[in-house]
Parts: sequence; structure tokens; C-alpha cells
Amino acid sequence: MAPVDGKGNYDYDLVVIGGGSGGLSCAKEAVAHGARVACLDFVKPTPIGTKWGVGGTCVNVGCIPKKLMHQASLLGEAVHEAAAYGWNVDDKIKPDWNKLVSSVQNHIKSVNWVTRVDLRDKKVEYINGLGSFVDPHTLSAKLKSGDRTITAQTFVIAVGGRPRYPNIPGAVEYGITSDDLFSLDREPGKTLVVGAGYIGLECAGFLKGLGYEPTVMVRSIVLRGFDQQMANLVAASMEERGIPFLRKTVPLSVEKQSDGRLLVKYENTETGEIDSDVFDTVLWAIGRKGLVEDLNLHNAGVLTHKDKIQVDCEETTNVPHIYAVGDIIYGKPELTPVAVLAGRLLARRLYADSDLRMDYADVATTVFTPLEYACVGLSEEDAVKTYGAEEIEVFHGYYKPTEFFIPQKSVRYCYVKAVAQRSGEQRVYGLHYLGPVAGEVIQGFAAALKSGLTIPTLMNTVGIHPTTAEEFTRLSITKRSGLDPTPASCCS
Ligand code: FAD
Ligand code: NA7
Repeated sequence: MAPVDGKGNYDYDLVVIGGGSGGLSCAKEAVAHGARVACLDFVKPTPIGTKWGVGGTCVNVGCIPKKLMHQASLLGEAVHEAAAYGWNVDDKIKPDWNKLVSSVQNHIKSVNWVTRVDLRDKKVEYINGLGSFVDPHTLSAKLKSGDRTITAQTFVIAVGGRPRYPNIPGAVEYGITSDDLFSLDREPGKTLVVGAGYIGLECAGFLKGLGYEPTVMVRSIVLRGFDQQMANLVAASMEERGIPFLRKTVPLSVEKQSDGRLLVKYENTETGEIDSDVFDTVLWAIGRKGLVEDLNLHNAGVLTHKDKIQVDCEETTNVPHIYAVGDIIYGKPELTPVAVLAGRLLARRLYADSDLRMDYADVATTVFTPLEYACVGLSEEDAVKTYGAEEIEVFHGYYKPTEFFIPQKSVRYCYVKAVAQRSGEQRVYGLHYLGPVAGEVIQGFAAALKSGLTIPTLMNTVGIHPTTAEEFTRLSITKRSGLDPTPASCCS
């Protein structure tokens, strides 16, 4: 049994379990303020054996490889557009999947390496082991070389999550998840993407751009939790690009045929009709589960909520010296910058006399579909639910990006809207943008919204012409007016 009191009697001041976005930022910040810190990280291989190095989901199987594959797909589109702009290019281009995967994986390995060096330089002890609690101040780390027992005064749980598999025949044997896709050693080919959340739509989007044939299977609605008008426009823009959506459909089974291809049976939940199709790849994108199981949290007295951990406004669990940050906490956005800032602020509160808390409100995000969608603040439906329909004014407009004209790209779904207070100072509650480089566009507006942006300020802001971001400054038509939000001209 480890000592339970008296600083200095423990091996470390702080042990962070999980070396991903939240854990690493917390560990590095704590060391910078003088704490003795160890950070455990361990990745269990996927059912088909995919594994990766330190850095967590974002670096290895999340944001980074996803953005690189999205970029690869946008570049393919750009080559086709280049011909219209006068470049003499062969527009019958084909991607080399294996080359793309190896470029992406080389980048990831370089980030893994830099992360290890950074931890060494900053004097965070990195332990490549699976952590589980023995008692509230003692952790057992399962290492390749055997078990090691570690004691600490304080723990931060930052173990994140992993993709779920559905409970149907053949799901685990034959399906893959985003954990496997970015290092897949063969072309994905015709792919069934099950799940119409953020990850499913993004993967389907870049697979299409790379020339494969994705189909999206939607159980209920697209992009649950996001503004549904925007979500439906995202889906429509993908359908316009030739990505089929099987709506109100759930998978029943996956079988491997003698030719190696996958026969998927599925059911339309509205009509009860059962159908099937053959795919080269089945990608489960049906959500993620928190990795609480291996932690033996009951030994530490930490309570779980479903597969997550509930924390208070200072990221404290029900056990006062055990905290949690990142995807493992219940009811907060599962995003890298959220995990990073929460981890950093927690370390400052623990070791640098800070009292600054993480603000989880108005976090901006982007869905990197072929036509990107970014938003900050409330969806239209949440604004109506919170304030009542009579108190909400929605300003909206379709727009035509200048650069879309020459290659004659579809402008049908390029759309922005601002959800605002109807009277008083006309506070902006939410901003929504569907169009190119959405993340770059919305980031600055997120700071404005957090600073109390109002409709008069937005309209008094001079745009940068010709950009797509300026469309927010040109908004003048309200939904309530019923006027046509389609632009007549671009420059006046
Ligand atoms: P993680 O980064 O998951 O790190 C947790 C680490 O702890 C992992 O390495 C895990 O193996 C390890 N671990 C687990 N249990 C133990 C244990 N018992 N002992 C030791 N180690 C353990 N976010 C964005 O902001 N933008 C994006 O564009 C974006 N795209 C994404 C795309 C995909 C495909 C996915 C899957 C996610 C994406 N995310 C994105 C979400 C983002 O990756 C996560 O929000 C972020 O990585 C969460 O960080 P974390 O520190 O909570 O957990
Ligand atoms: P999400 O956003 O939870 O989406 C999961 C999707 O999968 C959603 O469309 C679900 O439909 C669908 N789903 C869930 N279970 C099933 C089953 N059993 N069968 C078919 N379809 C199913 O998860 P993501 O993985 O996309 O994203 C998670 C986070 O990671 C995201 O917030 C980013 O921040 C990074 P439903 O709407 O429930 O009917």
C-alpha cells in the first residue's frame, strides 16, 4: 500500500494516464511549474493489428492523418480545376494509395519522434505502459518488461476513446475503423461507411475525392448535435458529388465472399426492407467509447458515467486528487484543442497558483467534408430552444466563391448564416459557414463571438474582398423576411 499523505512520499507529484492531446499538454505544463511528472501511454492494437506511437488519437489516427487525406483529396480536385485555369495538366490523374499512406505515416512517425524528444527535454518521464489503479494513490503500469508500481500525489486521467464496433455478425472480423484506415495497406476501393457523424462524413468525403466509391449508411439523421439545416446541406453537397446516402438504414451482417469482397446485409428501419451489397471495405464510424475499462477505477473510488468520467468545473472527479481531461470526460466536445487547453489550465491551477478554468462554451469546430462546414456557438434549433423562436433572428445567404467560377464548380451549397438575438443589442449566438477553408474562416469569428459580437458590429465590419469569409459581413437578409437569400451580384 502506498503512502496516502505527505508530499514527497510519492514517486511523483503527478502521474498523467494517457499521452494524447490532453495528457501531454497537462504533463508538460506541470513540469514547467516544477512538478515531478510521469506520463503513461499505451495503445492496444486494433482487431486487425494496427498500432501506433505516442501522441494519442489526434496525431496518429485522428485530426492529422484525416486532414492530410482531406488535403490529398482537395489537391486531386485542384488538378482538375487547374486545367480550366490554363494549366497544361493531364487531368486523368490517379492517386497512389500506398504512396499517400506512406507519406502520411512518415509524417506521423516524425511527430511521434519529436514528441518523445520533447518529453525527454522537458523532463516528463514517459512510460510506455498500460495504467490501472491499485489504490487511490497507486498505479500499476503494464510494461513490455513486466509490471511496475508507481505512486503519485495527484492523477490526471486522459485516456481518450476508441471507435465502437456494432454488435452484428462479421463486424469485428471484417470491418475496420478510422484506427486502421490511415495506414491501410491496400486501396479501400468501394467502401461502406457506416455512421453519418463527423468522422463518417469526413472519411467518405476524402475517399470520394481520392477516386474510391464510398456509400454512407445513415441510421437516423446526419451530423447529430450540429445545426440540422447545415448538416442537411453538407449531406446534399456530398450527394451532389456522387456519394450515395442509404438513409434510415442499419447494417445486419458482414460476410466474406470467396473472392475476398464483403457482402453486407442491411435493413431499412422505416420499411423493414432487407437488402445487400458487396463492398471492398466496411468502415465503422458509429461513435467512440471512453477507455475506462482498463483503469480499474473502482480501486481508486472513481465513478464512471456510461463509459466516461464526470468531472466538475475544475475537471475534478468524485475523488479530490484525481482529475480527468479530454475525450474521456462526459458531455464535453471531443476535440483536440479542448483537451489541450483543459490539460494546460488544470496544470496551472495545480502547480502555478492559477484559478483560470476551462470554458467549454462556444468552441468552434470544422467538419472537413469536401465542402467544409465550420461553426461556432449555438445551432439555430438550440438558439430557438434556449430563447424562443420569437427572440431569434437568423441572417443568411448563399454566395458564390470567386475561384469557383472558372472551373464551373457548384456553388449550390455555399451558404452562411448568423443566429442572433432579435432585439436589444442583437448579440450573435451562432455562426455557420459552408464553403472552402471553413476552419480558417471561422477561427477569427470564434474570437469575435466570444468577445460579445453583435449583428451591428458584424455589419459594420469591412470585409476583405474577394474572400468567402467576407460573406459574414454582407449578411442582410433574415429568414423571417422570406426574401430570396441567393446573391444577384458579387461585387456590389
Ligand atoms: P487521446 O488523444 O485519445 O489520447 C489518449 C491516450 O491514452 C491514447 O494514446 C491511449 O492509447 C492512451 N491510453 C488509454 N488508456 C490508457 C491506459 N490505461 N494507460 C495508458 N495509456 C492509455 N479533433 C479536432 O479538434 N479536430 C479534428 O479535425 C479531429 N479529427 C478527428 C478525426 C478522427 C478520425 C478522430 C478519431 C478524432 C478526431 N478529433 C479531432 C478528435 C481528437 O482526436 C480528440 O478529441 C483528441 O485526440 C482527444 O485527446 P485526449 O488526450 O482526450 O485522448
Ligand atoms: P458520432 O458523432 O457519435 O456519430 C456516430 C454516427 O454513427 C451517428 O450518425 C450515429 O447515428 C451512427 N451510429 C451509432 N451507432 C450506430 C449503429 N449501431 N449502427 C449504425 N449507425 C450507428 O461519432 P463520430 O465517431 O463521428 O465522432 C465522434 C467525435 O470524434 C466527434 O465529435 C469529433 O469530435 C471526433 P445516430 O445519430 O445515433 O442515429
